[in-house]
Amino acid sequence: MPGHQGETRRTRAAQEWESPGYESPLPVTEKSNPLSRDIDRAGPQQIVRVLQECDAEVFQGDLQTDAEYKRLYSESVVQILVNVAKRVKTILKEPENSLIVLSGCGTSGRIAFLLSNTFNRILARHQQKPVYSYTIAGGDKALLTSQEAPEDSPSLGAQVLEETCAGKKHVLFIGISCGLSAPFVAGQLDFCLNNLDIFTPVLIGFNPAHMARAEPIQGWPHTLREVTERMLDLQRGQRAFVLNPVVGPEAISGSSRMKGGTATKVLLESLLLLGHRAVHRHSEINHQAVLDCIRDYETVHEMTYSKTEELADVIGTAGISLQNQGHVYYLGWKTLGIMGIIDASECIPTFGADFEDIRGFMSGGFSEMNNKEGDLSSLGPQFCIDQKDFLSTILPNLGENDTVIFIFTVDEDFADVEKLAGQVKSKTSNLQAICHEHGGCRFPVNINNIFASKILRITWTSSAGDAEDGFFMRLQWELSTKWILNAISTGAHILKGKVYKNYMIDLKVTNSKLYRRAIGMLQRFTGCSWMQGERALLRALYRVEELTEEMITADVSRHTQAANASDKVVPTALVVLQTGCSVSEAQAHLREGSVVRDAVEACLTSGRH
Ligand code: F1P
Repeated sequence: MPGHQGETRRTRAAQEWESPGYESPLPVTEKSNPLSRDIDRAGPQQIVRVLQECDAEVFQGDLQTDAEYKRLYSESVVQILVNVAKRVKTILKEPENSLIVLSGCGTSGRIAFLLSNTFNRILARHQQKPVYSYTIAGGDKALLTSQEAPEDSPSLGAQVLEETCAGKKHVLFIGISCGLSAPFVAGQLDFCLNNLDIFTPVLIGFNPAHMARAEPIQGWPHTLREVTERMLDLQRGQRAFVLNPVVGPEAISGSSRMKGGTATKVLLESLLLLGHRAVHRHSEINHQAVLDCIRDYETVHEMTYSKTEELADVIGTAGISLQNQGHVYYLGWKTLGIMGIIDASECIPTFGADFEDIRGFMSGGFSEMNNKEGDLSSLGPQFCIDQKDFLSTILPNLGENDTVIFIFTVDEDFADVEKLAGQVKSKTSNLQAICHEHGGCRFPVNINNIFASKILRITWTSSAGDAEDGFFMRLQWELSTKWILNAISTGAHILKGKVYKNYMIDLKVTNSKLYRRAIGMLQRFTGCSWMQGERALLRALYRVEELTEEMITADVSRHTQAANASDKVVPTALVVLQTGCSVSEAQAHLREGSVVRDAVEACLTSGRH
């Protein structure tokens, strides 16, 4: 009865993290999840089980009717989804001079990009002009690489939005910040609030409003909490909307790419799909339609995690590759290729990974990406995402330590997949397939020979509907793939020892949110004060034993810029704080122990005696 046991564990965990004193005053999105406390010591099977349970929390209903936190299925959340979907419908019916802008930072911006393209494609099928646009902090470079610094600028956000919407008369703006924390999005929402004759702003995030970020933003008179409160006031008259169900703490504390990204995709797709169906099929936008849509996504969760064994196998293989200084490559087709590129790009800030560790490539490269700024490959190897780049730069040196994961669906030209697999096979036997087929259309039987049965194949029930159903199926495949890839990259980094308990101890402190998160972690593990933690972090970041006055008084933005060039900053600061050793000794200690988690753990345990 693993299902029941899982439910009991989830209920117990929720009772724990929902209690008012639990890791107060951290917002839900920054708390650590009781379900994943020991994930750093788990094997692949156990990692999958823990992730499955944490992800199931996204769909958790209200535990009690008067529960403090609103959930995805809560009445008030569903009502807002209905209201926003109706706004989508209005814009689709009068698209002239109208725009729907999706925006965010990091993962949130990447999802904004993905969905804006998909829904424009749906419109094209109906011979309608594009209505969607996206903005992402840091521009298109941030689709493929971590550009965390622009996230801190409200004025940049406002400026980019103004440029995107020039000349438009009606704009539905949907700003995503999973932690209700990004100043870039705050600036955009504020711009909308100052121009309500044109804009209807919507904020998506996964904390209650009173947990929205309240610390002052450099060079700006407002905070995100204040903006959220202004929007809540306007919500009564339906002039602004705040969609902020709680989905529980992340499996890896603060890693909003996981559940945050998932819930963003579910919420946005649900409300956009309903808007589209209302126009193209004349279906009603009501509570039941929203609930049905979310339930479909819940089924995707069940289908995906029914492949526990296969998923654990891939995690194990990918983990061995990373442990042996090998690499993991995702080779994907169409939007599943983009899912691979997104997942790979997130490993750098999350786990302090090198960009070579996990990389994504897609068939067609930039011509398939369809991003605003076009081909970015001239910016450097990190921007070379075409499968052709894989063939020319990676394949010649591919070896047995590397794992290559093919991500495709039954809609692809299978001969293409087969040809590429043949080329890879001549270099490594670590080939894996992640593939989606449906009742009406199955893969040829030789798929088993090609991938030596290392296949994670999901067979979906197809609804014999119209083109929109085809799109909906692809959206489900994308979500399923997101869960699978998040599990692979997280699991492989856990096996490599990049996670301590359920914290990303080797994160890059490249913006103010991550900077504060890092100091919070130092406090938690060593019991030091905020100031002691900050000083140790800065010493590790600038690699100095003594901080200069200039370093102490500089803005956080200067520190976060410097963080790009530094390595193992948080682990170094931890060792310094715990043992009282010098920065160079701490660095030497970490170099000796190749596994960051073990080095940190040994130091923390010895400090306690
Ligand atoms: C945005 C974000 C994350 C990224 C990292 C830094 O977060 O860029 O996507 O993984 O944690 O922040 P949010 O504004 O959606 O909370």
